[in-house]
Amino acid sequence: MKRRITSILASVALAAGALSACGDEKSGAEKLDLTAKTGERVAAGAKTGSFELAPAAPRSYAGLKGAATMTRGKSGTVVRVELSGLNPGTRLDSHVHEKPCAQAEGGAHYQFLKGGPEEPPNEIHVEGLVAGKAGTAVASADITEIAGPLALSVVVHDAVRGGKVACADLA
Ligand SMILES: [Cu+2]
Repeated sequence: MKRRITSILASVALAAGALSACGDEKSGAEKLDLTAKTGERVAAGAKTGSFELAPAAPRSYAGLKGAATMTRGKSGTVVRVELSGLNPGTRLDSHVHEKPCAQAEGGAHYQFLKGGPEEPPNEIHVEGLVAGKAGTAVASADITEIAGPLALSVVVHDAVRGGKVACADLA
């Protein structure tokens, strides 16, 4: 049985290899070709995750859906947040956080200099998320620094009450 599992894994690995040979970056090994402001090597390209509601999110957010995308390139980092299913007029704050959503709902804010100022440019904040009549809100942060590997999630907060509403893993 063990041998059989090994051969299945081997064929999965072969299939993944074939996909990356076709130029699908997501299925292949990450190419580390950028140096983050914090000194680590990171992969260029986009990472996207869907927002999942936080357990303590107010009921008014029950219809929230959306995604966060972080794109690293030579000229910096862009973080885009797209939300729908909001009550019109809802204002949200959003930041990049330093833990996966499964750990303390993303933990604390990602900081370039840990323990430094709790605001940009030491943190990545996505400002201006306000739901229009259709219940959608879109905003992005475009910064010249390259985010390090601990920029792992994006959390949206209720701008009035402050609590965590939803989290998206940048996987
Ligand atoms: Cu936050």
